[in-house]
Amino acid sequence: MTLKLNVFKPRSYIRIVKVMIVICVAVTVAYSFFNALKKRSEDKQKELDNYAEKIQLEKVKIQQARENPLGLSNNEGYKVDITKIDWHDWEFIAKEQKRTGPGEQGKTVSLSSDEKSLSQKSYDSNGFSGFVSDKIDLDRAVKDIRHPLCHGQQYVADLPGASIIIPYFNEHWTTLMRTVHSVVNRSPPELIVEIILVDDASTKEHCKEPVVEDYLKKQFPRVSTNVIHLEGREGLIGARLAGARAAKGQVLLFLDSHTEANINWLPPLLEPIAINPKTAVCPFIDVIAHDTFEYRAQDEGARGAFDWEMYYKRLPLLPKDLENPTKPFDNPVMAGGLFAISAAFFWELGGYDKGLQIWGGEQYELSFKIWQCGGRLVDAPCSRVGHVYRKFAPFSFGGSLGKNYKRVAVVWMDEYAEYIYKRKPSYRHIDPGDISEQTALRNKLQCKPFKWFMENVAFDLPKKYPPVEPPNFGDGFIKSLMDSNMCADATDTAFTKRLGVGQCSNSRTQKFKLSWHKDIRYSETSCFDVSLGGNEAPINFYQCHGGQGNQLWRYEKDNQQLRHVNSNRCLDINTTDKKLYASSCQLSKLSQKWEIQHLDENAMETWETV
Ligand SMILES: [Mn+2]
Repeated sequence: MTLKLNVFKPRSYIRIVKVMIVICVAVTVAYSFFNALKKRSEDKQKELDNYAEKIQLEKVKIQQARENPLGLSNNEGYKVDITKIDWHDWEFIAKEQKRTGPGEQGKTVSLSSDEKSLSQKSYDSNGFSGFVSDKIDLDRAVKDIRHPLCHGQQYVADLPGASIIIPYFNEHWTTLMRTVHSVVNRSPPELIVEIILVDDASTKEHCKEPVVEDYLKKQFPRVSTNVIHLEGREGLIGARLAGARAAKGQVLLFLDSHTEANINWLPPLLEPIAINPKTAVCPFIDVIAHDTFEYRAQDEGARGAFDWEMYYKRLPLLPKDLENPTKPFDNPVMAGGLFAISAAFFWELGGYDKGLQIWGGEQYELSFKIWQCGGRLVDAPCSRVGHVYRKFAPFSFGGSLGKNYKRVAVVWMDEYAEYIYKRKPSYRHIDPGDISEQTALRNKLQCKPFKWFMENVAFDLPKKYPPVEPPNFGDGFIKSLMDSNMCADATDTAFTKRLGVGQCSNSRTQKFKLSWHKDIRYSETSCFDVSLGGNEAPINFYQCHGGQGNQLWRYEKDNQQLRHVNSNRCLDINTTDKKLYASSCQLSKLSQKWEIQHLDENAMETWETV
């Protein structure tokens, strides 16, 4: 009896109300959650419907364009059908966007600590983590990081077919095969004449016959594949030539053996060649991280160049290149491994100089030849290919570099070769071997002088990489006037990269340069760099970039201060921890006054004009 009554006690009543409120709230939350989910799946469906609609429209357009080639134009003697179509395979693109799994969509692969040690082992033979690569599907999707305007770009319907040539030496299986998979997946099949793999006498079993052939035949029965196994090691140049000799396509397209072609990469490489067969075209090269295989942009484009020690360098895009971010722009020098060229033009140029050995300098030889002998080299921003940049080279390339550069310099660079000998005196005495075939070719094709190339194509190179380097403003020690036993010192910079002062000792760690780049250098690679604000900003070593900014310093002779120009602060000493820092300039502060061992008075006069 009492029990029954209890139910109606006011306390219980409140409890019931509370429970009901909780239920109400839960139902409301669940309902709106359900609604949101429903909306999301409806949106997704709408998106897919849009895709389907777009695909249908595009297919009809492509069909019409192929059946009825309109607008023939006569360009440099070649009949080119200038009807343009959208070459995107939207159906496949939509499918790829749904892929999930390790490394999919170009995302980072993270490893557990146990896996990390396994990964380390596969580093040694590759220079990248083969272990991480093995975790990723060979058909993985990568991020579409092209400029958004590339999505709407159309290319001529009548494109020439390409032979894709991929030389390899002991390449890791999954990186090699992912190269092939990405090419097949993301290229219109009718544009691939064949895929040629050239095995440069690899020693790893999976690189040999018939492992590679069997896999390719089974995996890609509808694609023409060809594997050439060279008898002895010929190097990259020899392997590319072997592939080119076997190629049947109108266009030769060279790739590295650890690359991934991005969405719609092929038409933008082929169109400039269709319009003018004397054009060679490079894609933008993206970075596939050697440890995580993350796919990311290197930058948004630059023009290839070199310094006078023949190191590959890059120049900024020109204002006119930036105006239209989808349009191919002139590129003085290709990076090397990834480019397309018409087979006819390649052989007209004699292919690569056969006297070049193994690796190195061939990108200069071909680039100079293309430009000087009436062709054009461009970068196509809407074509992107990822490349695994190794952490280190796991095998030796041999000592052919000097001789290769010498051949290129002697044959193509005319009086400019002298600048290289000035930097690399040993090159002057290297025997280039027989160059008669190359000079005969240059005469036959009536190629232009190197001066023409420098003045018309690489015209902004000398500003950044002057053939004759201006003198440095000073060098030697940087001694404090507050305490003449204290000199700027690079000894303890290994971990923090932070610079300090030490007892003046005339040691190598106290020799600096006030270089003509207007930075303060230590052994040509490390520069005084200030990246923080505030009144006690540390001075760190950072890779010299020669681009001023955080590394721009000016020595003010009269008041003996070293001014960090952009932040308008002066080099100073923290007397407690003996570290250098940048602080607001005060003429009375002795800790901001410095003596430079050798100051070049004449060079100092030219500061404003260099
Ligand atoms: Mn490579």
